[in-house]
Amino acid sequence: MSFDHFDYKGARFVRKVHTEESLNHAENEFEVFDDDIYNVTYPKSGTNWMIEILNLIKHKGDVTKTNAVSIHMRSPWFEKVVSCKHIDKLDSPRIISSHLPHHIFAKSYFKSKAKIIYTMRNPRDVIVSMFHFTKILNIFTPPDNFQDFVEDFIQGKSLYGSWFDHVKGWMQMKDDERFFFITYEELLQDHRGSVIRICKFLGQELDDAQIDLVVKHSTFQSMKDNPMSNWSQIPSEIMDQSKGAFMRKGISGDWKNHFTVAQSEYFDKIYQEKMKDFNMSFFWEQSS
Ligand code: PPS
Repeated sequence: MSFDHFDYKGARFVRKVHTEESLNHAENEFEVFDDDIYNVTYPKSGTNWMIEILNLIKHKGDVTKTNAVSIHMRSPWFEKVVSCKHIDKLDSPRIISSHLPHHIFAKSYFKSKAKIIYTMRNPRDVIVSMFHFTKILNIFTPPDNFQDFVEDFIQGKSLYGSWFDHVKGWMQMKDDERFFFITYEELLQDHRGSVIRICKFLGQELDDAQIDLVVKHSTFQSMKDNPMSNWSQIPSEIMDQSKGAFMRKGISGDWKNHFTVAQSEYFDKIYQEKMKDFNMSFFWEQSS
């Protein structure tokens, strides 16, 4: 995966989007409030879907309120250079996104009562989603071939570093009452039930009609059709959606259309090795 990068504490970042200063600020100086809600993911795992869901829950399904601000500013990534000015405008409870690995996350979080929702996705579908994303976002040089792209992912040469380290790092918090984890595949399989579980975790009481609105406005098609959610507000010099949509397919299992049998077997072998001491199993391990 080719992009102008630098490494910070074992993870890989995009120059200009991040700097050593912005990461140092995020890790050591950023002030977490007790009522903050953090939407944490490895890239391409459902970050924007969760932004939409969390903001709709906050506003009890009122899409006119969530649509007041474009999705890229509604729940900014606190580690990015540009985000400070957007974070200052958030009202309480702030919903803030991050792709940071656990070991670089804001130190002040660990002394706070703030909540984290961590969304994971089948890494093979993460690879595919990222592969297509590199063709539309100007920070990337489009990849030569899929095989090299998979190899870079395996070696942690992707944006934000290793998927394996990210998941293992964050799942150390799985028994913490401030931490809720969910998979993209669970969201797809039971969208409404997932919204209800998230509301329960957040202590938000929504009635059935309000839950229905949250679900209705956070479906793939609603978000794809919504200019405040489909990233069409971003100038085409930065994200050129004439080459492919940000809201691309929104399905599980698209990897089957991209991996050869040999690539799939190879990835499976690496996955087993890297996850062998990790005693949790995920949805995609049964279905791959
Ligand atoms: S990013 O750039 O890292 O913030 O991307 P992220 O939002 O994490 O992931 C983008 C993928 O999520 C899909 N998506 C959805 N799928 C289903 N339902 C909804 N509502 C939804 N919203 C976003 C999006 O299409 C990307 O996946 P792919 O596989 O590329 O379609």
